[in-house]
Amino acid sequence: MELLYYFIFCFSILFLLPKLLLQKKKHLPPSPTALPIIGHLHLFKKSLHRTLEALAGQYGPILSLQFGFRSVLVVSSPSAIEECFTKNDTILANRPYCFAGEHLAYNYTAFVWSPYGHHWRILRRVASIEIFSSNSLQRSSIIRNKEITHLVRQLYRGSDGGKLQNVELKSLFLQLTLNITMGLITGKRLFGEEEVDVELREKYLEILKEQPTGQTMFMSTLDFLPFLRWVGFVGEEKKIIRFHRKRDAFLQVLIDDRRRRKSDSTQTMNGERKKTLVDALLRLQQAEPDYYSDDIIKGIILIMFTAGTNTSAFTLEWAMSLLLNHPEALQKAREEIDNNVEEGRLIEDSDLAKLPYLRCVINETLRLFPVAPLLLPHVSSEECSIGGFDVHPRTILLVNAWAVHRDPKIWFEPTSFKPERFEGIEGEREGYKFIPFGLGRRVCPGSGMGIRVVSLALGALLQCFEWGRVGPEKVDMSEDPGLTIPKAKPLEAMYMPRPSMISLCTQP
Ligand code: HEM
Ligand SMILES: *[C@@H]1O[C@H](CO)[C@@H](O)[C@H](O)[C@H]1NC(C)=O
Ligand SMILES: *[C@@H]1O[C@H](CO)[C@@H](O)[C@H](O)[C@H]1NC(C)=O
Ligand SMILES: *[C@@H]1O[C@H](CO)[C@@H](O)[C@H](O)[C@H]1NC(C)=O
Ligand SMILES: *[C@@H]1O[C@H](CO)[C@@H](O)[C@H](O)[C@H]1NC(C)=O
Ligand SMILES: CC(=O)N[C@H]1CO[C@H](CO)[C@@H](O)[C@@H]1O
Repeated sequence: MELLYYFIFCFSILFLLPKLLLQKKKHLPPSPTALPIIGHLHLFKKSLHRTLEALAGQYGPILSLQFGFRSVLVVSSPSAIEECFTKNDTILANRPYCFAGEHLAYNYTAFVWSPYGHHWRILRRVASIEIFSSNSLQRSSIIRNKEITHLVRQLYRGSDGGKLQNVELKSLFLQLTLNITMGLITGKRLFGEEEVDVELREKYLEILKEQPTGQTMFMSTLDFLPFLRWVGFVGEEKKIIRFHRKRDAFLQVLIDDRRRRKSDSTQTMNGERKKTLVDALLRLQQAEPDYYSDDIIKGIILIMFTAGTNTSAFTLEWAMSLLLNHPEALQKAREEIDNNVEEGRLIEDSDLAKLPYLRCVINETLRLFPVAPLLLPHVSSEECSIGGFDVHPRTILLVNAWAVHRDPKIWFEPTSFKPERFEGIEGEREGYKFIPFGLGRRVCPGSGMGIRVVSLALGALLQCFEWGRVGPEKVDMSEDPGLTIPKAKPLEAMYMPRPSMISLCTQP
């Protein structure tokens, strides 16, 4: 018997050895020395996009790393990015399995986490039609305008006549984008149901306090070192499950509430207007109850909250900070608005096409501060090759947009704020050197909506108020580390109403 085992053992070695040797021969990208077991996980200690930018400078734009048990490929040059998202796009269109996907994203059915395939395609199409199509964007413009007007009036009420007044903008921007998202989902504000709205909002903010970080949601240590899940880190997992239960209950209330309303109010108030995102999704559910379960609907709503609020709010905060540090750009953007939007009316969606400089300011903001500096992790489903290097299946792909956006070989004076650099740049091979929304099949579907929110809010703030810095020193532009980069110090500014816009701010 033992002899038999021995024989099998030798036999398998004989077969495996050449395979192992061959695998070693694979042409892998350069890699810094890895520590035992954790590999390069220690890189997470500091700001990951900056660390990877420095490593790319040292080892070249294609880098392989080891995060615990998982291989990682980091690309930081337009040509490598082009290869990833053209010829190899399908292979790299997957998302890594991560325990957050299971616990926080309805077992990978919420489509940010969903693997590339049939289900992802369907949900992405549903979202495109119901949320991101130009028709839907048109319809939701009422909500954006209403919330931005609300913000402007709130600021006006807090102002001190002709004197400059201090205001903290970060939390206002977060409120604004949250209110817009809430409006899209439930439509409450629109229908004069303000009280219910406030209650739901409070509940959501309460839940958010326990929100895991972006890193936990996509690249948790538990994903890289799964044995920790059995050792003592399970507390972390329990916390996340508890958080999910709370959030799930909240999302369920949102759906049930609309469902009840739909059945007892017989579509009175001008039917068409009453369409909210939840209504649209419930209609899909009626048609195909098996596919569009409540979990699927909650997954879509959840994505609106997680992908759609902080991204826009942070971009708005960075844009305003940059303008405060560059008053001449602020002045230029405002003049453009004053010359193209009649006095006494707030900027609207249809004005945006006439405001190229405003768009340049926002592009330049997204270049310097792409809120997802490493995009979201992708993963390879098969063997492929990038830049002549071999990439194994199940390798996590990180795209360092931050590094590309600040590469002096690509951009002139890359760290300076120069919105003009985007003038007349259209049509060039922009595609691979300016990628704040990612690219390929997994490109951000919310870019149009995000740009609108940021442009309209920024435009309205410039239209209605004079702005200045709190002191003579420049606004501190350091960022907090993480997968989305918030400004480390919440933005404060001085403001006062512009006389020409007062009537607009005081209308009922
Ligand atoms: C300034 C604002 C925004 C920025 C900079 C941004 C950036 C990004 C980036 C970099 C990705 C990852 C792309 C990739 O995996 O390669 C992404 C994905 C995504 N974003 Fe955005 N985003 C913004 C606003 C929004 C908004 C407003 C929404 C929705 C309301 C949204 C919804 C999504 C969704 C659903 C995905 C996942 C797509 C998929 O996995 O198929 N984003 N975004
Ligand atoms: C997720 O789905 C897989 C198979 O589809 C199943 O084995 C697993 O238990 C599910 N996890 C949860 C948390 O429902
Ligand atoms: C957001 O909505 C809440 C509740 O309706 C309101 O109190 C708050 O002023 C709004 N914030 C902004 C910035 O519009
Ligand atoms: C959004 O950002 C705020 C402030 O940085 C944070 O407290 C909150 O948890 C974030 N929310 C989400 C959904 O990531
Ligand atoms: C801003 O960047 C986008 C790419 O995300 C590009 O299509 C657009 O033309 C740019 N706009 C301006 C005015 O530079
Ligand atoms: C598997 C596959 O399609 N790999 C392609 C990835 O892109 C490189 C470079 O463009 C091609 O050479 C590979 O064939």
